[in-house]
Order: sequence, then structure tokens, then C-alpha cells
Amino acid sequence: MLNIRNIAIIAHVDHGKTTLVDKIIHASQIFRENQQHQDLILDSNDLERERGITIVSKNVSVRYKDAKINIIDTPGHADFGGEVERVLKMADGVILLVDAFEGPMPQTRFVLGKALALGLTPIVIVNKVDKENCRPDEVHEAVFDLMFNLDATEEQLNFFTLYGSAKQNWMGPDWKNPTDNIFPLLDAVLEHIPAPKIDEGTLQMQITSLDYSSFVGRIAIGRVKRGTITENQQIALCKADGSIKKMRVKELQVFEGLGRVKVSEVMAGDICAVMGIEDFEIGDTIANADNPEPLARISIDEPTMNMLFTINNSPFFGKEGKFVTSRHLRDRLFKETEKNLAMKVESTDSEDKFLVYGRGILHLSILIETMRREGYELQVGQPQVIFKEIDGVKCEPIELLVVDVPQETAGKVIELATQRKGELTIMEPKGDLQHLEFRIPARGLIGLRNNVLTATQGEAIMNHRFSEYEPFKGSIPGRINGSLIAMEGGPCTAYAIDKLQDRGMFFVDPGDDLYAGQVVGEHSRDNDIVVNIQKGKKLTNMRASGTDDNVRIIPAKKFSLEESMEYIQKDEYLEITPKSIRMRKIYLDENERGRMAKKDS
Ligand SMILES: Nc1nc2c(ncn2[C@@H]2O[C@H](COP(=O)(O)OP(=O)(O)OP(=O)(O)O)[C@@H](O)[C@H]2O)c(=O)[nH]1
Ligand SMILES: [Mg+2]
Repeated sequence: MLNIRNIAIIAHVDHGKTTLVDKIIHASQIFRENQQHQDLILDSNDLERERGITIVSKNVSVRYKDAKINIIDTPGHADFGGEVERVLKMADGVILLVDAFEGPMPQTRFVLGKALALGLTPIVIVNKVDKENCRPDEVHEAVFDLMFNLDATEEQLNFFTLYGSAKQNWMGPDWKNPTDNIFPLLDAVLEHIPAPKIDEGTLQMQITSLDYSSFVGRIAIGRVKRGTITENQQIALCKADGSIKKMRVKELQVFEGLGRVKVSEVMAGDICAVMGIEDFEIGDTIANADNPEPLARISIDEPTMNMLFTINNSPFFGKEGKFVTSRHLRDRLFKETEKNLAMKVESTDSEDKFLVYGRGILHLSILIETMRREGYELQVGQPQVIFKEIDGVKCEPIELLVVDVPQETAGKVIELATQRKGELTIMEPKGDLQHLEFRIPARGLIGLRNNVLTATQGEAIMNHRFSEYEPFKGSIPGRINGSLIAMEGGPCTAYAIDKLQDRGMFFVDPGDDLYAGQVVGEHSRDNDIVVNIQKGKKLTNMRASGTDDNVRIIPAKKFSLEESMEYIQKDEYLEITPKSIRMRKIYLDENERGRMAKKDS
């Protein structure tokens, strides 16, 4: 009988999960001597690596002493919280990482709460003790308090704690005495995390996550709860509607190091990938064909936000992308829902327009970014929070918002959050910073980050996570400033921008080719105005320097994709191509815009 441990690594975003899992893999020497080593091998897709965030959870497995340790690396960003909740079903214990300076954050609370409720055994790691002005002892105490508040059992409260630095590759019992390896952690896993408890009975395996391969299609991943699953076995797939489908297992794999290996059977307690199962959904049970007993289903998080996705119909359409038709867009969006579980797509009464539902700005922006890298052109509208009617009352999602800011700017942040119906619940010092917590409608968060960062010269650290639905809080002021809109098409000139500098801030550089109706800047006042920024000397070589002899203009403000998504207004679209992100008015023509605005009001 194999000696197994199943653990999930959980934490708030950036507290060091992936770094630690990478170190564990190194420690167990799964690398052959000459294999090339890259940092964060686990964050394997381009976007994950570039952004330094984990988007989908991943299974790896290491051998240590006489045991096999299955490890699940989970994403820390709140938009992917539902994913964590699901994969916890595969684990018997969790390693909770907490940053030795930041301490428990909103997502720490959320994921820990889920783990405790499932009865999992926690091991706590106070990570990043190499950081200057870290406060490991206080953080340890805060974790204890958090567990207590989350109704941890007596046993869970007796959690084992290690201190260390995943980055510097060490863990130990005392943060003031660094060790030179992470074996204390692996030993702690063997000692404190229970081996899988195995029930008597026939096969049961719940599908908790999936992988996708262009060769074999969707691959079901889960933990064998009871019995044994074998290659070629006939099984029963128990679905959500109570129906049962008979099918055959084509191939079985278990996790080994960073990859998977083919096996002929998998026993209860281990985690495996099953190929050949068609039409399954997350939460379905693979069971014995003659005795199909489904496991309790897993709920999947409901989307909290939606956005209109449409084809690019700007004057520049088709210049930079390969996939531009509504057919392309439709196929790509529906394909996404096969593997992106928290995402939903709805057709609308126009064949060019789709409503895409997701868990937040990041969740949606990752899809958009992926699509533009694949060569798609598209346009999206302003993100909309999803309202719900509960007992006849219109309700909206409320988020817990945490902001850590330097003392002197705390007042400004409170003012900004309060304007958007944020309610300050906690204000306390944290190191040299001021720690603020608010309850705020999700609507109020859209665009708030930009303002908070400006107000604090980029010093604020902001985090939020969905809390619950509450009755609608009333109207919230949107963006205070209007847009500067291009009057005509053509390249803009430094001369014209210079002359208009007192009207507001520009998003375009001299030489950029524009179209009429494009949003080229932010007006210093609250209304939209149309500007002529093509006039004057059309110098050709100005783009490189951004200046010419007489003209010194303020550098253009550049937005990231997420910032742009949060910035645009109801009557604006974001045009996205593989090379560009442009903001535009939905109605490019000024007269039409006027008519439509009147019709709306
Ligand atoms: N100073 C210090 N930095 C660390 C330590 N561990 C991780 N980091 C850094 O923290 C950042 C985030 O690390 P990741 O391992 O990607 O964090 P994560 O928890 O996997 O993040 P998500 O998957 O996005 O939730 C990286 O820049 C790491 O280099 C540590 O012990 N000390
Ligand atoms: Mg990670």
C-alpha cells in the first residue's frame, strides 16, 4: 500500500505558493542533472509567467522518504477563489502560507475558512521572513486569531508552524535561525498531515478539475475516494441531473514530478487523470458500473460580473488581427467555457454580440489577453456588476476591501472609498502603514484602483474579495472626468497636442494614427469634448522623441488592459487587437452620439 499525502498550498495572492512548490520539487530532486532550470516552472503558461500570478491550479507530485506527496498549487487571486475551493476536495491537509509582513489578507481568510470547514489539517508557514521590517511573531498570532474566528476545531488550532523564506529556499522552527533547506517542511507534512482515510466500498471518484489536450480532449482529474479504478474498466458517470452514463476508461495517469505517468490502476487515496470520459462536468462522480453511488456535488461559484463582447467594427478593423468575424468570436468564446468553469457565455439578439460572465476584472481580462495573443480582434463594453433579486429586494455584491497605505495618504483613500459607498470597518497601524478595511459595493470598486494609486503616488496596496449580496446601496458617482474625443481621422501632431494640453491629459503620442470618435484623452472637466489633434505641422519623425524644437508635451498616459476596462464609460468600447488597445465612443459620429444620448436620458 502506497504511503500517500495529499496537500494543497493556499494563501493570499503573491504570498509565495508557487515559489515554495518549485523549491519542493527541486528538493526532491526530480530534476535530472542536465535539465534546464527555470524559475517558477509551475506557472507554465506565458501569461502566468509574465504576470507572476497563478491562474489555474496545478497538480505535482514528489517522493520523499518512503512517501508520495501529491501537491496542489492554487491561485491566490480572489477571481480564482472558486477554483481553490474545488481542488481542496482532493486534499487531506493544507499548507497555509502567510507573508511575514502582510499577515492574513482577505484571500487568506477565504481559503483558510474553506479548508477548515472541510476538516483539513493545516500547517502554517510564515513566509518571507527575509523581508525587512517583517513581523513573524505578530503574524503567527494573527493566524491563530483568524483560525479561532473561523471556528477551527481544537485539533486544527493546534496547527504546526514553520518560518522561512521560500525564495531563499529554507524553512525552520525559528525565524531568527535560518536553516539551509526545506526538509523541515517535508518532514512536517509526513508527520502532521494524515494519510488518506479510505472507506470500504466500490469505486468512487469525483471529478474536481480538468485538463485539456488537443489530442485527447478533456481529461478528468480527481481523487479516488473509494475502491480502485483500472484501465479499460467500464464505469458509470453520475451526472448532475441524476442520470448515469456507462463508459470506458481509456487511459489512466498519476502525477509524478511535474508531469504524469501512465499506470494500469489507481487505488483509493491517490489523485489521477482519466482519459476517455466524454461529456463530463466538474462535480460528476466516476463510479462502479454496477453500483453507481454519486458523491455530494461541488458548487461552482456564480459569476459576479459581465461584459459585452463584440466584433471589432472600428475603422481600423482587420488591420492587426487574424480572427475578426462574429463566427470566430462565437466559436472562441464558447470553446472557452469548456475549460474555464466559472465563465459563462450568452448569445444576444444580435449575432455580433455576446455577454460574457466572469468572476471579476482579472478573470475577464485574462481571457481577452489570451485571445489577442491568439490573433483575435474584438471590442468590449464597460464591465457590469450582476444584481440579484433576493426576497423581492434588489441586491448587489458587496466586497471586503483592504488597503494598506502610508499614514499621510490614508485620509484621501478613505474619502475616495466613502464616495463610492464604502464603509470603513477597521483602521489600525500595520508596520509603518495604515491598514484600512471597508465594505464596499463591487460597483464602487470599478475604477477605484486608478484613483487610489494616483492619490497615494502608487504606494497603496489594495485587495478585495467578494463577501455577500446585500440590498442595493444607491447610486455611485462614476468617473468624474469626461473624455477628449478625436474629431477626425489621421495621425495626431505634437503641435496640436501641445495646444490642447490645458484641456486635459492625453493617452496618445504624436504620430499615432487615430479615427474620428476615438477617445484620445481625459478632459479636465466632467463633459466629453471633441478636439482636433491633427492640425498643425505634420512632422513625421516626432514620434521617437515626442518633442520637436518648440514643443514639449507631457508624456501620454498609458493604461494596462485592466485599467482600460475599468476606465471606459457606458457609452464607450475598448477596441482590442493583437497590437493595440484603443478606447472609443460606441457611436463614432458626433451627431449620432448626441441623438443617442438624448434617447437614453
Ligand atoms: N522576499 C521574499 N520574496 C518571496 C518569497 N517567496 C516568494 N517571494 C516573491 O513573492 C512573489 C510572488 O511569489 P509567487 O510564488 O508567485 O506567489 P504565489 O503565492 O504563487 O502567487 P499567486 O499564485 O499569484 O497567488 C515573487 O516575486 C517571489 O519571488 C520569500 O520568501 N521572500
Ligand atoms: Mg502562484
